[in-house]
Amino acid sequence: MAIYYNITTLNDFVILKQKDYPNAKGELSNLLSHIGTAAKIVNKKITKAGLVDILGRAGTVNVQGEDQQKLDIYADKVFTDALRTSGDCCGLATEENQNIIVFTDKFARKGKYVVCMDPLDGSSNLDYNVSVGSIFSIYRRITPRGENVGNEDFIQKGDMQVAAGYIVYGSSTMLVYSTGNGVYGFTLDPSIGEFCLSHSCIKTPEAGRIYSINEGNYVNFPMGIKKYIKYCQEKDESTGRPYTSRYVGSLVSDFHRNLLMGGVFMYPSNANAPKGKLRIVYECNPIAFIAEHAGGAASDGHERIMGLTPESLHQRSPFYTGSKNMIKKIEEFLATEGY
Ligand code: AHM
Ligand code: MG
Repeated sequence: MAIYYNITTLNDFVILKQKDYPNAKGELSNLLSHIGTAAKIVNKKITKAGLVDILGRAGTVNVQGEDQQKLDIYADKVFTDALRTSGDCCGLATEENQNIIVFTDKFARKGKYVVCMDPLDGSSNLDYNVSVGSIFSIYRRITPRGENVGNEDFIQKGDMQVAAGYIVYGSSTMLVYSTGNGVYGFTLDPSIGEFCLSHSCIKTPEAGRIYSINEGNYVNFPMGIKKYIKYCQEKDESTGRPYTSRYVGSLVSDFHRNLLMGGVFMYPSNANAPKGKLRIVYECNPIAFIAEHAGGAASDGHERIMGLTPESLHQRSPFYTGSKNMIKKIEEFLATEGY
């Protein structure tokens, strides 16, 4: 018999998965489905970027003093509105806002979850048609339902994440997420406007061969990382070295490639940025969640990223994530050669 329908959409999938949890009321599924819809809206804008007035700087800077792109602001607004109207999210923290956004309307204030997001990561690549992404992380609120949420709801340990994921706006657009029970990837089929299951139960290779780092910062790297880079470049048949170097400069794209192929992404501390560049709450933790649930690892060079308790919303950390063997080696180099 001919088959006329053999797709599993993101929305079908989250509802199917919900059946694994008999007590679930569908709040997380609803939230994920709102994130998926917002991602489609952002994707639409990105694909038209050269044709509509959305490229370039907005003329404003964000809390970290970085230039905001028009698309940074657009994506921030789309995700904010989508989460507010979901009714299941009571507050949001993003890279673009110094303070948390507290949703105070009738349904949202009772929402069970808070979300932390980088609405458009890698946006300095945007004007040049290079892949960018969105990153999200979902926590259960700590403050009682019905009260306004506070900072403590957002600066929880990464281990407390209920779900996390990212969207990569690349040669195709993909949404990858996990609720802690497998990592799943959905490719956007533009002809029907749906994210369709394309990567079931993603596992990252334990032994990777790609290293991704902005080597332009080499002189300022810790000695352990300088030596690790040289180690990656040495010839050694038993470990498959020299490894291959790939660096897009968009965390989501670099991580996604390495997740599928096996490799490591590194953003160390350096003399100009003693705590590195990437933010724990909405960049490192969600990526770490995906990495670990796919069988990989994520570290600040000493310890697991998700074991850290952030003290502030925009706190940075050195970040190393990817295949387990590579993270272990990096930690060894940092411990013996200098952090
Ligand atoms: P952004 O959130 O302002 O876009 O910055 C984060 C990005 C990451 O996507 C990427 O890994 C990193 O910054 C690249 O930084 P650099 O240009 O220093 O290599
Ligand atoms: Mg970012």
